[in-house]
Amino acid sequence: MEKKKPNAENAVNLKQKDLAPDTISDQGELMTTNQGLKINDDTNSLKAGERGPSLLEDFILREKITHFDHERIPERIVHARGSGAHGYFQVYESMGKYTKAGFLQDPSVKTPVFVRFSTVAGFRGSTDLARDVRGFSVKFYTQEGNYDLVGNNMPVFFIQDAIKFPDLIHAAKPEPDNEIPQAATAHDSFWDFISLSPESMHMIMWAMSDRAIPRSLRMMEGFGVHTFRFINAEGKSSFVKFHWKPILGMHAVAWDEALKISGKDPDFHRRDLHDAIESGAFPEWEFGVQIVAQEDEHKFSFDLLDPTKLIPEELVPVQRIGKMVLDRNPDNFFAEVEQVAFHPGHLVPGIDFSNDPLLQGRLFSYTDTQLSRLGSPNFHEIPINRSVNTVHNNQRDGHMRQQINVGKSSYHPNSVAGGSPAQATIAEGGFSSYEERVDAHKVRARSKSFMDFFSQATLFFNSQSEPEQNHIADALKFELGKVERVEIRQRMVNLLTLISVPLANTVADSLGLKAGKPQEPVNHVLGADANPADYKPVKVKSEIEKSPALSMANAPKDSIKTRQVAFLAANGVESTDFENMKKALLAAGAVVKVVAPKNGTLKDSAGKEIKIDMSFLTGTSVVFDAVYVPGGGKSIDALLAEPDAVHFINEAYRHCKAIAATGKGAELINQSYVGAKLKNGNADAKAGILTEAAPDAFIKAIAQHRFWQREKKDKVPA
Ligand code: HDD
Repeated sequence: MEKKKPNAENAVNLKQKDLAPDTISDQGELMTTNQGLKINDDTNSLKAGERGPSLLEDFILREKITHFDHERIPERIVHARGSGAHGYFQVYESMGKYTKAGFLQDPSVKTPVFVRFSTVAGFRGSTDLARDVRGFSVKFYTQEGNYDLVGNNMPVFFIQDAIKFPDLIHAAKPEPDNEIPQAATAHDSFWDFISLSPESMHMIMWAMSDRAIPRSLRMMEGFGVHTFRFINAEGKSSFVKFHWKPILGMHAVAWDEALKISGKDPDFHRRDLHDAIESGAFPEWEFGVQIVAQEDEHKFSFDLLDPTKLIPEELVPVQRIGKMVLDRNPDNFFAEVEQVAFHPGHLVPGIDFSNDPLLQGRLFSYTDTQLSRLGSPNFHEIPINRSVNTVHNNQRDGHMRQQINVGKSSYHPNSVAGGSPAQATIAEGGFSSYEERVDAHKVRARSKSFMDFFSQATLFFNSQSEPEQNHIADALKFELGKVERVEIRQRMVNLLTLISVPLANTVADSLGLKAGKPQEPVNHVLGADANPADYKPVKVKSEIEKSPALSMANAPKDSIKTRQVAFLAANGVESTDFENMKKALLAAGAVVKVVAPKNGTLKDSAGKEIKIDMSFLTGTSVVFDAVYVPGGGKSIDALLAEPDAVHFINEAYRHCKAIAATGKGAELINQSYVGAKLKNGNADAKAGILTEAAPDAFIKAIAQHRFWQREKKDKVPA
């Protein structure tokens, strides 16, 4: 294939064009076998007589059942549950000063991308709202080949060396004897491993924070985690950390809400991503980089190669260098989302690895896993994995080979094919690894510079708002409360004392234990013959005491785009209120859904018919961001007679959401638990409740996302 010159028009369509010949619609077609034979009867198998046995000869039956029997492939060993989308990436201005990567040079070029988000521990069919890390994988289909950034929604990791990954995952996955629990780390084996691995403490703070229960995949950050290298055209290297910053801000649900959503709509995140894209509200992230000059490698209190550490944004600001937009849903989940194969080792010139030992191990694992998951070294030929520039090399054959290579030569060097395919010079775009000088003994060891396990855990905890800190404590109480062995709980409490004594105390108290003074951790990063004195954990003083960038409370709260607002209504709902509020919310980009006692339609006070989106049976407060009760005497009487309507308000209150009413709508609020709060509560308890709501005020309240100050102060019956 001739190399196309990228420009904004053709580059955005390049992957779609590439997928088109493999995309097929059955609309209006006649049914055939896999051999193209038209099928006359797909309903009855071939039998010896109407009531007789089926015949082996029935190749149509055999083909259909055989294919069905082989429909499943092994799910991913981690990140099995995921959702994906197509889109594009555009750089704001050339990053040529730091990197020669082609897709980071020209602002007019739209590089196609495919993104897959995932949870880590659960099986393919598990709930989206599990407390878990979220995978954030981006495949850039660049003109220089595929570049995969296979990251997470948290900037650090549990372990420092890839050799511990199977242990971590075995501990986190359901326990091997009874395969319990599903998509949850709240069990003995996970916390056993964690409590013996103090290096995980920073990541544990993130995993117990609200980052682990995002409101939407569209409202979470992404991180490349490891330190990578940028290499410019002169061969100069800088260290780089990659970030994705969501345009819609960062938001989370409440834990109680997450538990309920898991039952009411286990596909909540997948549905949200799909619906947003279908409705044209394309999710967007800015691409950010933290760049550290080569000569500053050792300037920080932590080691850049240690994946349990982040670079605080206050030390090295995140430069926003481009934007990613997801604008198309996959046509076929299996062909695209299930078969996409990411690999941190899919690189382009201008980007290279660092010696982070976690990254180094990943570079082996990802191709290896595709071999058992997708079944063949030809997995790169599956349409979703194919690069937009044509592949030329001497690799041949194997299961399911698609490409038909012509000619006699499949080796290099050759003369029979005139030396083709030829190696590319660096000037022609040939990849050459960064020439790093390595002069060392071969050792099986951990660097001493990796031994500070607690400073950044403390930095993270201290940087959280009060509600966020409470949520971390509650998450630990829940998770460790599910642990049966007291010695594991106690080991965890001991480790928490090294992060924050008040945190350790409150968790210990809930578990019926005592925290006491900070304790020496058991450290398992050493081998059997190592000298423990060489591996003593240390606590290094961080450059800063707090990092405001780490708190979601400080993220922008200026938009209600795509937020789901429930309108509780029944026959006789006040027409003007309903229409005015709806118009204002839609204009601000929100989604309005009418929830009523039963499905079908209702008539407003002006006699106009309104479509009902959900009844209280299927429309539950936990899948909404805010609730509005328009007036109308008849409507309110019907809602007051509906226990689920009152529960809806109580639950929205418990989860700290904006609640609004106009006219007689206030009666529903007053007769719910919230009424007492409005009468006797303090300002915190009343925050976000608008009983005579002007649309502008309600919009402002929804943009706040949650009024966490209402939490804890009340024992809401919901
Ligand atoms: Fe991994 C999948 C992210 C460490 C081995 N990983 C996988 C996916 C994401 C990550 C997002 C899902 C890709 C997809 O959507 O298909 N993994 C990470 C991050 C890590 C990390 C951010 C640390 C910073 N992973 C890691 C280590 C190993 C693996 C240390 C092994 C030594 N990861 C795998 C894997 C998976 C995988 C077994 C399962 C499915 C796949 O690769 O394609 O190879």
